[in-house]
Parts: sequence; structure tokens; C-alpha cells
Amino acid sequence: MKNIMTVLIITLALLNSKVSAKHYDVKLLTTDDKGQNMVMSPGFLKISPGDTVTFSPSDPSHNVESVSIPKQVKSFTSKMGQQFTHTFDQQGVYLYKCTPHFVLGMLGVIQVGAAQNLPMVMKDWSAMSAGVAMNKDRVNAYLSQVK
Ligand SMILES: [Cu+2]
Repeated sequence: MKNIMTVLIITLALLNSKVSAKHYDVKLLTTDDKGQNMVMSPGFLKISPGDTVTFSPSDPSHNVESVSIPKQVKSFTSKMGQQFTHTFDQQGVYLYKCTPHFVLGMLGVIQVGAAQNLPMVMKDWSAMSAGVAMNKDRVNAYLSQVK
């Protein structure tokens, strides 16, 4: 009887984690409705481990590529102009860019659960931000939302 209860509890817990996984959308925009150029919308997203994000480019010139991510996580790069869906299983802060528009500050930040790698992301960002010509403040504002 005890074993059956244990199996039941584990099954319910697993079902619950599947059901509670959420799905989010990020648009990769040449211009948003506020007149911002080369922008991820939303640029900062806080999600939970196991949640999924779909990145949708507004035109063929955009993609997403991981820039600074938790150590144990595999990097990702989407094909230009194509919708890309990614499940974020590992906790941490993910800084990512649009490959061709990095220099224009087209980056975004996704926080998945706890932000244990934030110091490394900040270090990476400060090292690479010299190569970004505009919208640096926007990226800083995203990073400042990580809590
Ligand atoms: Cu782009």
C-alpha cells in the first residue's frame, strides 16, 4: 500500500511539472511599436526551468545566438529568419544576441529560475560591450532586472 502511494505521489509530481511548464514568445523586431530599432520583444524575460520560448523574427535578417549562458549548458544558434523554439531546462541567466545585429545592440536576457551565473554574464557583457555601437543602455537595463 505504501509503495502504491509513493508511485502515485511521484506520478502526480511528474504530471504537475509537465502541466506547469509555460510557453513564452519573443519577437525579433527591426522596429517595435515604440520606435526602437533592432530589438528583442520582450528584451528581458523571467521564466522557470522547463519553460519554452519561441523566438519569431519579423524578417529574414534576424536570428538568436547564445552569448553568455550557464557553464553546463550547450550553446544555441538559430537559422536566419526562422522561427526557433527552445526549452530552458537549466537555471541561470542567458544573454543572447541576433548574430548580424549584435553591433546594434540587438541582445536579450532570459532569467531561468535562480541567477547563480549573473557575475559571469556581467563580466562577459562588459568585455564584449566595446563591440556594441548602440543600445548598450537597453542591455544594461535588461540585466538590471535580473533578481
Ligand atoms: Cu537582428
